[in-house]
Amino acid sequence: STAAEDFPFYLDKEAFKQSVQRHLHTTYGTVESKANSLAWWKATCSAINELVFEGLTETHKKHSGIDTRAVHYLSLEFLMGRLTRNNLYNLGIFETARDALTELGQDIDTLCSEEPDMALGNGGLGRLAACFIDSLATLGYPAIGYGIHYEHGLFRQEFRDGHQIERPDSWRDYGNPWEICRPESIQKVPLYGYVETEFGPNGKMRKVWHPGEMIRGVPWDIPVVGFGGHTVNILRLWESRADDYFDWDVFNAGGYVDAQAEKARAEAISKVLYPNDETLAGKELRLTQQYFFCCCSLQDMLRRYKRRHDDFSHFAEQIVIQLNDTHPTIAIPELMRQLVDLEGLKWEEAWAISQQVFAYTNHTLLPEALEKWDVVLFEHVLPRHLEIIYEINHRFLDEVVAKKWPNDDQMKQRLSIIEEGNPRMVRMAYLGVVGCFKTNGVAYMHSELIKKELFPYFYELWPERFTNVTNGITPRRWLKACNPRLSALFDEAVGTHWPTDLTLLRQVVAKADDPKFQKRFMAIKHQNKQDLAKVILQLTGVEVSAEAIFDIQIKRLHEYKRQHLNMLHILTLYRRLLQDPDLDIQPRVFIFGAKAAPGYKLAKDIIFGINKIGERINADERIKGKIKVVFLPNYRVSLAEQMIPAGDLSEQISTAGKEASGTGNMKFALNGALTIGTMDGANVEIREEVGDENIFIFGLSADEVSSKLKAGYNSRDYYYNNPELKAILDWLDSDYFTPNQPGALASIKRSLLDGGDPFLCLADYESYICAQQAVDQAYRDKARWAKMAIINSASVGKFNSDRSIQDYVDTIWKLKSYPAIE
Ligand code: DL6
Repeated sequence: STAAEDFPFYLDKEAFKQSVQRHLHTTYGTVESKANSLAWWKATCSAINELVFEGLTETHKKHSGIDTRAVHYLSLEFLMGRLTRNNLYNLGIFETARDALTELGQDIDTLCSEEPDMALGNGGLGRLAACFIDSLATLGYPAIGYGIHYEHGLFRQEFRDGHQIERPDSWRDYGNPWEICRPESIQKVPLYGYVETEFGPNGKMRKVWHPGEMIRGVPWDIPVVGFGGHTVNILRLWESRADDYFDWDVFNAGGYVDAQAEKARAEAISKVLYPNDETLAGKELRLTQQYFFCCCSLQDMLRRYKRRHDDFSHFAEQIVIQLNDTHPTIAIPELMRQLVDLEGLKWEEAWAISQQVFAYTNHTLLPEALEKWDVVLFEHVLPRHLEIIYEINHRFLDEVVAKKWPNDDQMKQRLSIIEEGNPRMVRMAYLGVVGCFKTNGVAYMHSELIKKELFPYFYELWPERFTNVTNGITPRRWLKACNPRLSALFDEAVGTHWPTDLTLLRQVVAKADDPKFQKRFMAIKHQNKQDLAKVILQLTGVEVSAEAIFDIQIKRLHEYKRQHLNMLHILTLYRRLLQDPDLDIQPRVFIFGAKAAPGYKLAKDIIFGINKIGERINADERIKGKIKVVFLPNYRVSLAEQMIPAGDLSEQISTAGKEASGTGNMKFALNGALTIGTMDGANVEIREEVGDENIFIFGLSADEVSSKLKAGYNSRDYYYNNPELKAILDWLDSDYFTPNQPGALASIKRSLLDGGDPFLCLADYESYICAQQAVDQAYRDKARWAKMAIINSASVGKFNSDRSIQDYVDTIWKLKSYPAIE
């Protein structure tokens, strides 16, 4: 039940009020008359934490009491966003807190917006990890998330004359009320140095790593409150510190500055999140980050295990480790090192354990995202691990590959974890497949492509190791908390259990034709659009009408996601309107949100292009405001929460075969937006759920894309054969959108013509424009649109991240649920 009184830690309004006031006075040393919103927010968090910590303690007691199997989710990214509202909803006290605060003269929305986003991730992969730990706690599974306590999360984005400028993100400048430092669990991490072969007391040969440096890993725990408050798990994030950060010897010798330099170097490891998604960084610091958090996390697991066990015979029963992409695959040789070098296990024993413990999720097929490390760099940072990887590889090639394909050196070379060449490289994805008992993709189509295109020979070798788990999103954050109006309507329609059983919303399909229900549904959408219009005005100064179609594309900026295809549609409409200002089109607001990796020039040019085109269109009175274009700065989780409930049209227009899954597509559909999209990633499964007539599918299929590329795709054919397309592309060479800067947008055209248009924008252009016309037509018929929107919202229960987690549990993790508080 979601009736507030049924939650285990129910607090009534008076008690909550008193708690906030008490914390204001005794925790923050201020008084009502002096406290600003920040202080009120912090006092509110402290009041919430009284309940959270109680749940945490109970969960800890329960899970350690039964010594049960748990999943350890290793991820370089957790894109948590804000926690206040989420925690209140999950504890079942949002309304209580809101009313209590109102009586204290405080507005809960204002207080919640004091919280900086915890932006410890780039995009889909990090946000998925955040949804997953929410679901794990909601379902009562023993689980812990492990990651890095970055001092600076993903950069804050500003626009200067339309250009993206990156500013540091300081999410914990004024302290973070949710985190708890756990100095009692500090770990030491060796780095650099050299390896020697020594003989142990028993005369046996062993490898000894003499590290050149030791770093300390300090854990910070963020409680993860499951919906219903029955389980509170933790997310443990490691912060790097110098081992002995004030070196007195150096200091006494007058080397104070040197001692400080060492401290700075150690702290650099957790200083900043790499802002690239889908591109490998290839930098020493990045490898160090990966190793640092894996080493700390494994020591933490072993320490906990050893408290209750004298040997490792039960390790694989107790522990399963999910590697979120290749970033944490270094954990595989690290576990081998800890078991063999430190715990004295035989290689074979350790490998048998390791093989039962690790599972790997792949999140991308893009070759540039598949991590590889230069062997020389690797050896410099982690000399012992390189040896271990050589050993893993050697045994794999000799014992497995040679058995399946005898005398086939080419096959050995193909499958080797070490890529020969200059330089030689360690292929981390191969290490993942070899070292894990399962490898999964994140949507059905992606998992098929993994088998057929990414790892075909590994699949031939071990078909049973490959599986699919389609991604999901938590309906608590992505509907209940972010869209309270629609949530209330659903509560009324199907009862209050849908936040945990999203398939219940299917019942709403029966109401999709009901004019009264349609009216209420669309009135909510309209109110959400009005709210977003205010945000747009505030952020961009552009006034937009809630009567227009809100056409939204929010995601990282990348050529494969094709924000520039969307731009071509905008240019097409604009040009048509200039040719015929009376053209009958449905008014539209094109809304974007996206950060580009700071070093990704073309992505930044696309942002600039959209901003400049928007400026020109928004100011052009000839088109009578029929279209508007806005790019909201600093796209992040909390902004997505304001945008998604207001979307009419969700742009999911990646080149087929390139988007592993997408999760924004699920969030929009759940909130009643229609998708315009390609047959890519989870769009395919969304179409299956909502029906072909309730989605706008266009473009080449993944097979067609690959045949076209193989046959020699020439984007110029499309350019020369379509005069409208030619005209809008030529526009980009002029100074029409960039007065006094002719050609400032030319790089976009160049990439589509001279650059060969690697993501086939031009091939899909015509079909995209047709699909957009179908959108325009559908929107004219208000009842039809309402029906489609309702069906979308009601039909995507499959994409609940609880279902994803249950799939992981059933096919990979094999856990039992133990809600701490029944
Ligand atoms: O699985 C979560 C998410 C998918 O929904 C996206 O389709 C995919 O692009 C994203 N992948 C990454 C890869 N980053 N790296 N490496 O973010 O994962």
